[in-house]
Amino acid sequence: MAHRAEAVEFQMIDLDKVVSRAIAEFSGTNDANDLEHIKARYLGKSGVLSEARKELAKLPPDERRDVGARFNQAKDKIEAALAARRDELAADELDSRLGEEALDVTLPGRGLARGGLHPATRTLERIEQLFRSIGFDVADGPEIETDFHNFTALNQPQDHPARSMHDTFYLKGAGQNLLLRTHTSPIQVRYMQHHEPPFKIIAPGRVYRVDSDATHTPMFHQVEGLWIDEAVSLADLKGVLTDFLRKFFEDEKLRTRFRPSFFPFTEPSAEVDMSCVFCDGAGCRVCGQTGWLEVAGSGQVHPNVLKACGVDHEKYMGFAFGMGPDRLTMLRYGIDDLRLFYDGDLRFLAQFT
Ligand code: 2NL
Repeated sequence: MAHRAEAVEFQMIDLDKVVSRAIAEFSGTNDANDLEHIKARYLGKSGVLSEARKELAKLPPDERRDVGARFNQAKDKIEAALAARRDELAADELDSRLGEEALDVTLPGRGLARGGLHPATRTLERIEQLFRSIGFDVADGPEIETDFHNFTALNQPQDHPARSMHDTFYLKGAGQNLLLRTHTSPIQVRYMQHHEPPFKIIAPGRVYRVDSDATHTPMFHQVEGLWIDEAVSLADLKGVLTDFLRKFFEDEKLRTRFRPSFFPFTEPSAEVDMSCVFCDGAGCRVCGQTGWLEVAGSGQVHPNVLKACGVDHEKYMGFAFGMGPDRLTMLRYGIDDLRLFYDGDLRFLAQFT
């Protein structure tokens, strides 16, 4: 009797419904975390099944075994559905990650950017080519020079202002007055020491001076030229330089003028001006309304220089000139700040390749 009374109180939940609800909720989520929360609601310690199972105690033992078995079957079905759904979600997750991380092997490669020569190098090569075409050799020499080759041999005595520490980079502790050459003249000094005239050479290269603003950098380039023979005149000098400038700027009507000047290594000396390439001599902002641009210094080689370099100054004479190819590059391309050449910014430099 007692059994019957207890059996009446027992509220059997519909296990099939619970199972199908759990399966429906599992399929209803695409989120692995969510799935575990749903699982807890059905199979957890205080989940639907556990709570209902507590009611089993109210059943007589023989019924309890039966109903207990049905609980276990329900639990197994829910667990199987859960495992299947876990696998599905993991597979989906893998699929989408593979999709996102996919490597498109048909994309073009990054490639190597094409390099190019620096505008200063291009100008030097152009100058060398033009002078070679009229019979000049291209000479070279060290950038670290002796006091003798850079100053003394060029008729610049010990107390010359250009020797000042303010203008020249001296090498510390070098002992024998080593410095960074301030012009490429020492190349020509060395050439004269080792060659018998006649010769025609240019000496391009880097030079160094203590100087830095919009139109001066501590390192810049110079091209000097030297023509030594038994009879070389200032008319030859004018012809060579005018011809060079016309070819360099691709303007056959370009004019030059020579103004008296002074350099310790030449006598007489002259500044070389050319008609302004921007206004053709009419006057503009670049030439300061004069119609002329100063592009080189020049003169007849001083006998003291020939002597110091071991050239027979009774037999030979010649002319020399010096110019700044960086300034020629600026004029040729219309650039107004020299520092752009040395900042290394490819957006600027790539325009010249
Ligand atoms: C200038 C001035 C000049 C020279 C450079 C020279 C070299 C030797 C002998 C004699 Cl070995 N002269 N060089 C001569 C006159 C002017 O350059 O304003 N350069 C930018």
